[in-house]
Amino acid sequence: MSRFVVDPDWLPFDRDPTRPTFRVPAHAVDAHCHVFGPAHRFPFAPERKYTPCDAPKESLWKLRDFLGFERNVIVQATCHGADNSALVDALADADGLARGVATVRASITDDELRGLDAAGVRGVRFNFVRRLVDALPRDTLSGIAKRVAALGWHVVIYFEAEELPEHYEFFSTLPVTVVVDHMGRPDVSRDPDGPEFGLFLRLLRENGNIWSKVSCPERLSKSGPPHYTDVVPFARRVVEEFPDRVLWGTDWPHPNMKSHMPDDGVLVDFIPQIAVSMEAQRKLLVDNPMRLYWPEERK
Ligand code: 0GY
Repeated sequence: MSRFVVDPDWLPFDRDPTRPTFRVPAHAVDAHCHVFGPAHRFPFAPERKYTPCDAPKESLWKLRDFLGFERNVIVQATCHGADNSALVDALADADGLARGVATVRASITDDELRGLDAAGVRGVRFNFVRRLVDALPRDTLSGIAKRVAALGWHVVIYFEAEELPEHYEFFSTLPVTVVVDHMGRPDVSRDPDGPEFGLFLRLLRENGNIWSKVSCPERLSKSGPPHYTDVVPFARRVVEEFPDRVLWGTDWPHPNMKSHMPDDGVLVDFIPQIAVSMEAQRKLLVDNPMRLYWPEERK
């Protein structure tokens, strides 16, 4: 039994998703998902901003197989703070079919970083979303970025669109590949040709090392499921302009969703709306994630 009490408004993940109509290409990678706990083995961090239900690795593997994916990239969730044990445990169980993105503090030793690398971690996440974390100072983040660059890792950044102006210069200076979560969380009620999303597109145009996940229609959409129509022009624009720098992920188990809990099969069916050709789909789901996470065995 866990001593943690799940947040009263927590929406649990859907244990019975629809089988998607869209068939993902062979060797597809779900490049953004999480594991939570189980809390009795991997306690949540004292500094966490939410307490989720358990979402263990076994459930993730089951979903991966059901949706037709081959591999996962597991992103350390903020509810586990900088204790990457649940992530490392999942990677150890994945038979080489999962890679990780960790959260680290400046105090992490080089030996610990090498240990994470051996476990399959290939990146660190810098989170600027205030409801999720107390962000670290920029010089600390720069120091971490330099250290992980030596391992060939990349940096994942999570921020909301209104925060981009204040971070734009900083993001442009990061000395590694940078992957933006969920297209920088645009307000999709605005014009995709307007200044807010324009600044995000400019960030990618001016910095050839910056990639984007075109994930999370369920989080961004105001029109809602099943088609998440209002997100399509944003995600499709990014896929079409930067076909070699986009990734896609389910975001299972969908932390902090309040409007609804998405059906992961429906999310997979969103993919052909934003990556229209088979070539774009293959780049998004196979070539790009393989290049970033499994460069040693590119398909
Ligand atoms: C996401 C989004 C969220 C949460 C986290 O690590 C996390 O806690 O990433 C969110 O609440 O927006 O990408 O899963």
